[in-house]
Amino acid sequence: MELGKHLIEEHNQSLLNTHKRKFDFVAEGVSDVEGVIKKLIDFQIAIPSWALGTGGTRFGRFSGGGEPRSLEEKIADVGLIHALNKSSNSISLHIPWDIPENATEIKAYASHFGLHFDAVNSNTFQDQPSQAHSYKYGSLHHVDKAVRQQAIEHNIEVIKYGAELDSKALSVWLSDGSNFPGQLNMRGAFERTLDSLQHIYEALPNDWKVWVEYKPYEPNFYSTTIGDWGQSYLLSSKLGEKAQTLVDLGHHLGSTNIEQIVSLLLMEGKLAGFHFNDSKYGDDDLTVGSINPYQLFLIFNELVEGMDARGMNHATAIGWMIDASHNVKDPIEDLLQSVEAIKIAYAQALLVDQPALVQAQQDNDVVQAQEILQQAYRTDVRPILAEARLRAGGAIQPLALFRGTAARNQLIQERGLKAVSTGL
Ligand code: RM4
Ligand code: MN
Ligand code: MN
Repeated sequence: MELGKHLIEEHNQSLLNTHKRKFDFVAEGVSDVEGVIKKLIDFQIAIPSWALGTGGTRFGRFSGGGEPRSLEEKIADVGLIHALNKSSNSISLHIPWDIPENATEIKAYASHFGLHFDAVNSNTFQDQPSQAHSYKYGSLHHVDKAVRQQAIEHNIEVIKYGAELDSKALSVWLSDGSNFPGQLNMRGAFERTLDSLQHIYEALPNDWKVWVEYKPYEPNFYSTTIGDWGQSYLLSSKLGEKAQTLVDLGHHLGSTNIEQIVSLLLMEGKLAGFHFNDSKYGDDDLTVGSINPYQLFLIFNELVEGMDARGMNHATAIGWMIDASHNVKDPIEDLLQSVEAIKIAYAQALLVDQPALVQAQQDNDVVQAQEILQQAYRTDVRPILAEARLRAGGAIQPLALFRGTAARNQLIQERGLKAVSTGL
């Protein structure tokens, strides 16, 4: 389904006066509003191919209707999101959930929507019908060399698919771990993982990166072989320059100071990028900004300060991606909310008065430091985001327009009520 340009124009026209009033009000208090708008237009967030369907839990899956049935339909959904918000110009594929049969055609189809391909993700946490060895006891860390070899070859195959699509990174998340004390020699598991990753690393094209994701628990509940940022950092350091650590916001134990982790990885040039989501307890994969938007802002504050200190391009130096699962919301609506939440946090971080904050820190003026951060956080930047979208050709209110056009009903007509996407 494609959204006619005239629909966006009509929508924007009907909201223009109110929008201008709100924008002028907030713009007056921002010192370089044009600079902020420019950065917001450039800032794009990749959409994972597995997030376009209604996910499920281990207890059940309740389809929302009109889910994409093929890679092409997933691309069309991301195209719709991007037409509305002009902020999601790429898609990240999970292999083998989404195997591009004909890369040239798929690339052309994606570029018709103004999309390209972000990092490719391997999957050695599930068994596929065709594979010889099971991943029940792990993949890259497995005690059996034949299983490790199979997992290495899968990752190399994923790189091959990605290269055909002009992706530039392989994202690796392993479920490898142990469920019970004594099941595994932890040092041995780490060393075997490193050795396997070295083989994968050697297969990377010159301009590629490998992103090593960590997660503390689930599906294993006693140990996870790449369980935290220290373990990922150790691996990526030993592997070399092309290896970096990927931070999935949901992959931390409760009350972990994620902003501090991010700040130090950035300092070391080892921050690959993000899987954005939100959580109350663990890897909940909830809509970004739905539980703890202040933490997201604090993360972006470290990012903006750290990237500026290293002269990095905000839009391109780091991989920005959503990794969420939608059980009760319409996936497209959920993704629109997530992208908006990420850009709100980014815009607020851009508003932080950095010289004043440096001075407050120098003076040990703790009260003033908090005032400076919260002045930015409590600014309603939504009209600035809307202005950036308007200038880029998107909708002033993407979610309202998505609902207003009854797009989901059209998708249900096209694809059926019982359509089910591949993914989790
Ligand atoms: C994992 C992890 C990976 C994602 C899978 C589906 O928990 O977040 O990044 O690919 O889920
Ligand atoms: Mn993830
Ligand atoms: Mn996860």
